[in-house]
Amino acid sequence: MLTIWGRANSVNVQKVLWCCKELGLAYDRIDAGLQFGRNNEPDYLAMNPMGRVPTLVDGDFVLWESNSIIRYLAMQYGPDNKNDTLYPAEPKVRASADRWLDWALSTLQPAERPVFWGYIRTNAADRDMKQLAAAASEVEKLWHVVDAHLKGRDYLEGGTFTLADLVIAAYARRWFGIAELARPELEHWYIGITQRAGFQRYVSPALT
Ligand SMILES: N[C@@H](CCC(=O)N[C@@H](CS)C(=O)NCC(=O)O)C(=O)O
Repeated sequence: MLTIWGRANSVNVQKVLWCCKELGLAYDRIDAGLQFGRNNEPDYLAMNPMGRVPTLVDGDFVLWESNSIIRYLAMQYGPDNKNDTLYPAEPKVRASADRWLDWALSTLQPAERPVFWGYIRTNAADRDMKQLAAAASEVEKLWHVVDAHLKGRDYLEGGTFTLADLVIAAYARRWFGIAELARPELEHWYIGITQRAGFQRYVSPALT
């Protein structure tokens, strides 16, 4: 049995939960982070010295970093252990999917995090609207790049639903919880993804 540590309203935890659903994996989840605490206690830090969520425990194997966790799950538990759909084995398709995972953590999340926190986790009276509008306009530019890439495609890479779609859609849900769906290609792709059971169960719930 897998154990996933982390609160269910964390986008990085949501990716892992959704990935488990795509792969049909059972798991126990233990709340940790923010109001649940635990992530800075010694036993947690022994598993994950970053004190962040999620952390995956699979028997005696412990792994942190959400994108590394979903890659591991797809490789370890995907069909035939090769998973040629969720995490395609073909090197060019895999690398193309991987770049979105890397881009999400290196570029998209740092840009969207202040916007998410500003609108969702800050009281209206305490918001710096000028700063938030400037930050949101930077995030919008990033979504325009995704929109342009999606022209003529149903999925980000390889013609099937992959980890790239899973990760980018998890952030898209946060963005569209705040902003308008104003780009046709992005909207077409996103609406398709929202039909997936894992998205509906783990990512779609109200932003908190
Ligand atoms: N790059 C890491 C980021 C992990 C991270 O920053 N997680 C946030 C939640 S999204 C966290 O642990 N925040 C502190 C907390 O919840 O107490 C990953 O993708 O797993």
